[in-house]
Amino acid sequence: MFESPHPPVEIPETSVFDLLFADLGETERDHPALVDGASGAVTTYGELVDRSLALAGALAARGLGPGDVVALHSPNVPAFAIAFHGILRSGATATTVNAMMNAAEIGKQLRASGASMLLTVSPLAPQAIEAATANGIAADRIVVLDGLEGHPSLAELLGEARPAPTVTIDPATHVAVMPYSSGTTGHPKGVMLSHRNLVANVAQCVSLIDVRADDRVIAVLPFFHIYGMTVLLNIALKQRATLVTMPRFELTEFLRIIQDERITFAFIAPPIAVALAKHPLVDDHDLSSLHTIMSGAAPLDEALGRAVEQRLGVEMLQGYGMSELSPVSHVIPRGSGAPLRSSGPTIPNMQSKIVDIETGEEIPLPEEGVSARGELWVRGPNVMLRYLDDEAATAETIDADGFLHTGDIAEADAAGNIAIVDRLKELIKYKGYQVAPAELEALLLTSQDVADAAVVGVPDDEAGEIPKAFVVRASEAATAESVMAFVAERVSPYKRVRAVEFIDAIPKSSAGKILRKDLR
Ligand code: 4UV
Repeated sequence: MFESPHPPVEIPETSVFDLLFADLGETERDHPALVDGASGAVTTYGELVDRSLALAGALAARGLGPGDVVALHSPNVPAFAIAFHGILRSGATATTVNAMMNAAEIGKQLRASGASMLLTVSPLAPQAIEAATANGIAADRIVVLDGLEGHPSLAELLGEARPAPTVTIDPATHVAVMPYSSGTTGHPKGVMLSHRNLVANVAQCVSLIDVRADDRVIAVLPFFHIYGMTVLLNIALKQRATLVTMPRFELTEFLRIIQDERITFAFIAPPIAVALAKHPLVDDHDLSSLHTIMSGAAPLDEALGRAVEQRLGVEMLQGYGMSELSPVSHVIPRGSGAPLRSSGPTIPNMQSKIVDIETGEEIPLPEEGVSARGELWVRGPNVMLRYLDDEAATAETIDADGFLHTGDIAEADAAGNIAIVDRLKELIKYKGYQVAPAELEALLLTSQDVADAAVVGVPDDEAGEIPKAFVVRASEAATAESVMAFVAERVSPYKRVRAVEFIDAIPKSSAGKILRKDLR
């Protein structure tokens, strides 16, 4: 086991809202917190705090508070931040829903999380309303932030001007958010993150990532995913930086916003690094305001990262995290020069272990060079409480000593920098988004053309990985196209099966587990 090389930091005993905003100074109130990238509309820190408090009051007036789950289903718009912090301030738990999901997928999360209210936006309203209605959520509990006939809007809720409720939050046990993650195996599960988990991760990372009040940060990574939630919504706001929101990634608009809004700091996933290193459009824009880019959510190729640094004249950083870790456990500190093939050393207040997957023996840090490979285990105050309603998965993931088994294969250098080199778990990462093979396999088995199926990730230059299905045919009529179309009609676009191979039998262990390694 090795300790973080950083000195421990103090973790305030407080709620997320108070950590971020209790000390907001009078002069900070007029500072822009959020800029809508498309329109340029500004929300100041004062407006963000006042509106979050008013939303908490409106939720409390509807009987929502501690113990209730409110679903937040929105792309990156400034209102997301008000909705998110309003929900947390009310004492309720926010379950964030991927904005690309279809009605069936949204419905599953609403059911599993026990959400009794849903906040969405008008472009996503059809699928949100279908899912919420099917789950017995009445129209007056389906808030359409930007307004839609028959539903409350954010402006209406804020217009009630109710005072925020007095709520007592025990940071250690009070569940702040519940994003969904499939973890090391199976279907997506609710990841129960306490206020303390989120507060800790901000405190652990804030000085390493080092976003400052004069930074203008492009918020293209989705706030509904844990990376955007902690690093953008919480760390950047804690630092009083300005977030410029983009509802979805589109290269031309991304470059235009960096240029026109004088963006200084960008958080990205590797597919955006590919575009920044290679795309000719980059040369048509003045990106000279940028000084730092951090990549995470999937492995960054070192040469690619260096190419971005050289082309744009920026410092490139890499971080590693998981929803279950709130999410950061490793990050290259800004200005440290740690090797970019790694995700840097363990953050403060955490311990890491690399464990031989054959023998279960711990692999020590090497004297020089890099260590042998093994599974990365981590422990610290940012490790989730548990999975919702899934004791077995929790017990498989967090051991008796409190170490979370990441399911990622890592190696370490002598300085304790960790490089993720492979994945032990089933998870597929398409452009940084989680795709759970078990979910696609269960779906494929509902097709009358499919007798058996297994899904694995295969490398892809643009997306990092794509889901590939191995299929045992039940009908001669099945073609790769028909199998892909069957899936595409039923899942959100990022989960689509993008390659199919027909085989005679799915290789399985004597216990019936799919031997994914053999398929890969
Ligand atoms: O649960 P999740 O979808 O979570 C994430 C979180 C990524 C973050 C968060 C904060 C950061 O500061 C940051 O840099 C990155 O993606 O998926 C977790 C899995 O994603 C893979 C790995 O398999 C995790 O178990 N993954 C995440 N980051 C990296 C990575 C990385 N730097 N290199 C390789 N794989």
